[in-house]
Amino acid sequence: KHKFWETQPVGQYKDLGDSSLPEGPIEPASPLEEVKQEPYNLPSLYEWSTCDIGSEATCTEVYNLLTNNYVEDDENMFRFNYSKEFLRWSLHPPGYFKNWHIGVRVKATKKLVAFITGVPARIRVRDEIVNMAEINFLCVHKKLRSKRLAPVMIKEVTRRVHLENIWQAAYTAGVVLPTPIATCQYWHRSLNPKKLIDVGFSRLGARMTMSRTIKLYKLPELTITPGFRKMELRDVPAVTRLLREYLSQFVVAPDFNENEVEHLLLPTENVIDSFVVESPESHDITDFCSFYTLPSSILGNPNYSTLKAAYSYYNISTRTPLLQLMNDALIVAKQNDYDVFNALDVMHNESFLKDLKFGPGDGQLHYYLYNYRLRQALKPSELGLVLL
Ligand code: NHW
Ligand code: EN5
Repeated sequence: KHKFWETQPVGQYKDLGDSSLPEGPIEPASPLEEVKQEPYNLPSLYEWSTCDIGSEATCTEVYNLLTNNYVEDDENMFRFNYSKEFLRWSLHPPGYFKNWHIGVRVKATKKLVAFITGVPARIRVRDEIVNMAEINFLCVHKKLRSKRLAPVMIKEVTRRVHLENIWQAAYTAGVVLPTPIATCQYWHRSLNPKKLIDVGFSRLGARMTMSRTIKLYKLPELTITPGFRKMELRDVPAVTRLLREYLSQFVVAPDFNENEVEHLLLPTENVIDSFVVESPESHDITDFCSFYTLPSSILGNPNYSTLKAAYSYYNISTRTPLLQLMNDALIVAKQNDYDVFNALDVMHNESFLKDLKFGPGDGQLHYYLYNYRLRQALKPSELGLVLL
């Protein structure tokens, strides 16, 4: 059934629940000299092209490919529309490799027709910190689908990751592949219910009118928690400490240092928003919340072209109840004109989703590790990892 994935070092269905198999790498690291030195062969009309996302022209090409060909919902009503600033930010974390940003072009015209990326990350699995690649933005132009290009691209990114002496990867997908380490549910909190209903993102509930729906989702104009403010550069050490302590309780979570927190969590306009609670008495940073900006194109609607969505990222409460902290996150998202606030049921998110009027979406997100076996699938609440 999975001609490609059957050949890869990933958990296979036949091994599910076999508790005699050990946890950890499925195959050992090889000596670097044994890693294939030449790129994999593409069909003869195409060529590999390392993409310098720092170049405005290349970033525009990638942006256009993804805007027109990346992930859609199951009814093809919405398509992710990552911004150029977002692509630059997410592909340039500390220690990134340009060579892991891989394009495929038509030889004759140089048109970019496919893309896949990796970025390095240290991810802890139970008590082991593993150097990994986070794989994202796999995309093949709609006209070139089902020609088995994706397996070649996955093998090529794997080869380039191996050349850096890294042997594991983490990735998420909306589709089921061999074999998820966890399956998470998307939840959505309407901020602009009228627009969401108009564009078909949500529906008027049974026995609900538009005005009752608008009232149901109304939020205060201002945040409630004293000391709630935007994160600043000076907060990086405190936020790093909070985050490291918080993430230590999950089975799979990133191992962030201060450099990474600065890059990934310091607010960047229209990319990432982060807030801290600074105790008015002690001036300690006691709580933290963050969300990233990922609009979706609305396909074929005469009145609206984009849906502005916030995606819950990392949230930590030590003093402020998580419910109140996330309510403040909803308030700032509303102040900044987001239409919807999305979250997965990872970490402690279950504890606020229903109370804050999130509803389950029609999409799921499956988490995967490459060349690392877990004995059993995890509950979403055992995951401390959010990929972009
Ligand atoms: S998930 C988003 C993926 N992108 C999209 O959904 C965009 C729209 N779709 C497309 O562009 C986030 C195409 O449909 C794609 C497939 C390109 C998805 N992951 O070329 P063929 C990520 O970016 C398998 C993995 O004919 P296609 C994460 C499929 O099961 N595999 O299909 C990416 C089949 O294999 P099988 C996927 O439709 C993680 C084969 O591809 C997949 O023209 C990548 C068919 O290929 C997916 N999302 O192109 C893995 N979708 O065995 C990283 C389909 O079943 C692994 N397939 O026959 C780690 C690497 C690094 C290791 C380092 C040590
Ligand atoms: C790699 N980083 O299906 C990620 N989204 O629920 C790649 N549904 O937005 C993999 N179909 O339920 C991504 N509205 C996999 C996800 C792909 C995108 C996707 C889903 C997630 C989604 C919306 C719109 C559905 C439109 C028709 C949805 C219901 C909202 C409603 C609000 C009020 C309370 C109940 C829920």
